[in-house]
Amino acid sequence: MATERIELEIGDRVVKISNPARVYFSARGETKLDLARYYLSVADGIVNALYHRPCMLHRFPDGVDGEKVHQKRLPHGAPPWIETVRVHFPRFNRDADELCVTHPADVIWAVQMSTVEFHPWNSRREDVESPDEWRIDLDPMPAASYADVRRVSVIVQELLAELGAVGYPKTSGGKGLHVYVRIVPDHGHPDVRRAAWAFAREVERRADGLVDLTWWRKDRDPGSVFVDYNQNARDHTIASAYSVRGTPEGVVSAPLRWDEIADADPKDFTIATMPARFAEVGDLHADIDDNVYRLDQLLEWADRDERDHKAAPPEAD
Ligand SMILES: [Mn+2]
Repeated sequence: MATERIELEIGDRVVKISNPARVYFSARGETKLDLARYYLSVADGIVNALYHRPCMLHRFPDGVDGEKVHQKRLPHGAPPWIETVRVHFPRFNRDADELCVTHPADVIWAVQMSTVEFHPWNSRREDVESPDEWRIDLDPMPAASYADVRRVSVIVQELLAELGAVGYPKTSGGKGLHVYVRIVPDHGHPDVRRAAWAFAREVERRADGLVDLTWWRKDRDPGSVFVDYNQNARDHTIASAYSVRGTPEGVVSAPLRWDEIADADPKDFTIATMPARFAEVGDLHADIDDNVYRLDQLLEWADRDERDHKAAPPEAD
């Protein structure tokens, strides 16, 4: 008889996986159980990336070729050990209790609820209104390539070094790169976004036309890279380190060393290849909490740009 439900023991917790043989990734045929096993293979990394953050889930109940469900509220039926963090949505004047990961079993329970992608906030439950993570999102426009993103990443690395900030790069899971910087959580989302905008403008100045910060996507040079400072706006989230993306190949957002960016091909990091890489190199973002940056200088740049050029970042939606 086919197994319809299996139990995974994760430390002192047990998670039941229903439909373990359901194919989630059509390119090679990995199943829901394979997805759970992938997340267990990178458990320390994914928990570190999500720890204490409100987390939005991208669920694919019929696998990634099927319908996607964007889920902010914790799905019903959670075991009592699952923790949540309450966030407020002013536009709707409503609260939502989002998943708050503290243990690998929380991640696996989310997989049981058909979660493929994990999209955490840039703040933690201790103070959800004060981000502790500045996210530099290098987004290639349609005619730009990973090679263009790579060229911009060199400028980003130089500028971070000048500022005395330590950036932690990862592939986005598509053609882009993300660089995360741990920051002192003493500013609200609007100031973190202004700092990210000031940094993006400086990258644009140094990038010789390769970076285009034009507000409307349709107006940007299609061969350019957008440094998407809006990812630092409140309630904007991107896939975390080690999050699988909802693609047939099960591409993963993979932490990289800076010196790997030049030769990396983002397509090479998948649920099939990442377990061996993680076993070999461990979590490249493990010490991100040890390198905490203050945004003061970037906020001075933002003040300067707003004053001198009458430029200010347009409001986030
Ligand atoms: Mn992006």
